[in-house]
Amino acid sequence: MAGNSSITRFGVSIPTDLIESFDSYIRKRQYKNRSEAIRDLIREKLVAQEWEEEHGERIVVGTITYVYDHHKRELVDSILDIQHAFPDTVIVSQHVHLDHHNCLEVAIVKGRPKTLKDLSNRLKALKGVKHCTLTMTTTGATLS
Ligand code: NI
Repeated sequence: MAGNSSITRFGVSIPTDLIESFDSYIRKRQYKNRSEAIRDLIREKLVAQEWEEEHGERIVVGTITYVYDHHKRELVDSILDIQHAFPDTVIVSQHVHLDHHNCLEVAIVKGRPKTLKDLSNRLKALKGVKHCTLTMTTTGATLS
């Protein structure tokens, strides 16, 4: 988070039914006020924009979460091979034995958006990987 940012207040004209829907949205999410909800929505859009610039040089952060069949031994080797092909991208990965059959791993990844998507797509394409999601976040350097 970039510190020392000053606060700007601004007025917004908005249709009544839209703000009623928004107030309902923020109540469900337990925001204390509209300002914090609006700040989060703006940050969400800015993070998405960082990720849309796939061929840019900007460095982003994310997590790749995948569930796979523990009994497919060759699959474990394939997952490790893929991780070793991206040594500068995978910061850390954590393994959880979900049950007798299934393993969950979460990899924290950092790099250009295209690299992170390539890595996630390669894991997802492996036979025996039952679910794989890439979650986008930001280094925080450009947001306050
Ligand atoms: Ni396991």
